[in-house]
Amino acid sequence: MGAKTLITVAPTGAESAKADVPALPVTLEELTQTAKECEAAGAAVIHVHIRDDEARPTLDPVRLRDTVRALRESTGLIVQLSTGGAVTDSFDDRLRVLEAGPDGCSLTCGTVNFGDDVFMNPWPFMVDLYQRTQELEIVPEFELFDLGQIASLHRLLDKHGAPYGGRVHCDLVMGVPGGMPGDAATLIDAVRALPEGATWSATGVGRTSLPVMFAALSAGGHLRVGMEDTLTLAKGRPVTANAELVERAVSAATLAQRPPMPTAEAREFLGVKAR
Ligand code: KMH
Ligand code: ZN
Repeated sequence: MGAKTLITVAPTGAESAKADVPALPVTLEELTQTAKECEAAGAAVIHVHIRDDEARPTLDPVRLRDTVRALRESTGLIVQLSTGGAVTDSFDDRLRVLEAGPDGCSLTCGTVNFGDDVFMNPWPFMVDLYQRTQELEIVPEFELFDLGQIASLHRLLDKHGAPYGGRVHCDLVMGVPGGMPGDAATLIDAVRALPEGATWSATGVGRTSLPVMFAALSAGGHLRVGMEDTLTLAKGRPVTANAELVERAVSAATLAQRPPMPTAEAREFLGVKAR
């Protein structure tokens, strides 16, 4: 069990509309402000989805590059770009995300039903994306929405070697309608199936966020929180800023005697390249 807790914030996502969730950071200014607040609260990694001028999800290469630069200038956070994007994004656009030069990126290990949609991650796409992370020296975080995806992760590592940085770090994304449920028993099953030596975070979507957070802390895992996954603190209490979710994670981790991991330590922990 690690002595510290790596806290990742996923502030925006691709699914919620600004019109429905006014506190969602969608402009570069809102995103950098959120990032600063979350870093001050104890986050070490930011998982980034960006929006266009109409607040719709986009993978525009210029905006992505500007976003990476702005986050680096205004924070010390590890910048992890989403390669999942929105369910409507093309594979080519998703591969091109890496050209923005982030520290890390998400890499989902299989196709999964995603509410009424399908989040497509066929094997050839996973391999292309993985090999590009190796070439471009970007640390992948393996996003696992279902137990079968863990078998695909083993296959990826067996066939294509270790990730850039040499560490295998995963995020269990639990409670998505179509993926694995967000409960303690499933979390334990998933952790047992991970590759030997892998480190992991867990994320519980919606009302599974607290059960998953407590299960992850008690099983020695790390945490991802944020408005990509969770929009209410409790019934009838909407999140008004991502920092509230980071603060809640910091409180739980500190109570568990696993205080937040500082960013410098997180860079070492994840094997991120000095840029
Ligand atoms: N927005 C989802 C379709 C990722 O960021 O890599 C995919 C997602 C995973 O959020
Ligand atoms: Zn995401």
